Amino acid sequence: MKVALLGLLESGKSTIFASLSGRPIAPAGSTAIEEAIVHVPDERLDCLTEHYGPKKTTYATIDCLDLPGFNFLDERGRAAARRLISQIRTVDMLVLVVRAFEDPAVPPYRNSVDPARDLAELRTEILLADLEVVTARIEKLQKQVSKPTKTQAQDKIELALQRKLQEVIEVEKPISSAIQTEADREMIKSLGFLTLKPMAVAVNVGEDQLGKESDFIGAVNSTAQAVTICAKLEHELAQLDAKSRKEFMADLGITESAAGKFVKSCYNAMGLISFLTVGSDELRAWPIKQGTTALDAAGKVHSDIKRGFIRAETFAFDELKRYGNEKALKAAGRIRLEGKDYVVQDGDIINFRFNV
Ligand SMILES: Nc1nc2c(ncn2[C@@H]2O[C@H](COP(=O)(O)OP(=O)(O)O)[C@@H](O)[C@H]2O)c(=O)[nH]1
Ligand SMILES: [Mg+2]
Repeated sequence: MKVALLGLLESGKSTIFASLSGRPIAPAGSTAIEEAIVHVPDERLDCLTEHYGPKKTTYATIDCLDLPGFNFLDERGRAAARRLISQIRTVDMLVLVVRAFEDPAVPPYRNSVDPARDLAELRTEILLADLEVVTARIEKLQKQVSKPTKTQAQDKIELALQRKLQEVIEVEKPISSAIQTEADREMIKSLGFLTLKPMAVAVNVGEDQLGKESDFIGAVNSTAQAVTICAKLEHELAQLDAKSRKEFMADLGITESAAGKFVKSCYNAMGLISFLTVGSDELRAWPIKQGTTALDAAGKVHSDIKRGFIRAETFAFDELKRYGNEKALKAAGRIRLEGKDYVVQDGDIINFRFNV
């Protein structure tokens, strides 16, 4: 699953990206899209690593993209933004990064630091990008429906839906607000509407503003969840070894990095959960969509396990914690044998029984 960081010039995207990926910060003015695999923090894995002592612990990951900053101030910038937007239509989630930090060394967009204004501008541009797609699609369908083609009936249905979508965008609402059924969603999937994707806002604040709530988000876009992050501080944290990081965080009075929290919330917003497998070689979290069955979860681990699936021996992480160890769980009858239609839950620890 892919998350794209986007925002105006110098809002702190590359600094956030560097803290997540461990890569150096991309130079300002870079025109390339950077991509990195980012691991999803999971305190359950930390705890299980201590409990089982596996040779290796593998966290769930998501793909993260760092986009060059948008500049809507001139025609050249607008053209570049349009090209970039066309390249992110296939991602699964958007994170809008807005600048709230004051720093005389970094000249602000439109000559003042104003996160609410910047967010509104980004949101408008995203809506406009979707409006363009809807309009083009309607024009095409209008021509198509007058001809007696094989797809005529379907085209008529889609045309009605696209008109509905056009109406919601024109009143500045996201496409997602007009999609009611899975069939609707399926029909427009290939168009890659941006306002159909889950969206979050990362407010990049100065060190002195940490912990303050940003109250402007609701006013601009009530559907996006917001995180407050100090990119500079996160980047400093990411440079430290585990021990120094813990000490530094204790000094700041925090137990979790904002970047980590942020990755977890993206993971949830994309509808992902994790099931866990435990072996002597590897302890591992596997990302699956909410609602995935035991059979499909088995297929994530290996196609042979899916093919020869017998049962999923399952217990919940929370129960392991409560009972202390697997033996006690077993004695209490808390280890279940689930069949292939069982809907896997977040934090299930599964041992697949299979036969090939
Ligand atoms: N003071 C301060 N400066 C920051 C912060 N985040 C980013 N910067 C600076 O702002 C500039 C732009 O950051 P960058 O991450 O490259 O922004 P991008 O253009 O959105 O990728 C750089 O000089 C960063 O050092 C922050 O939280 N506080
Ligand atoms: Mg950048």
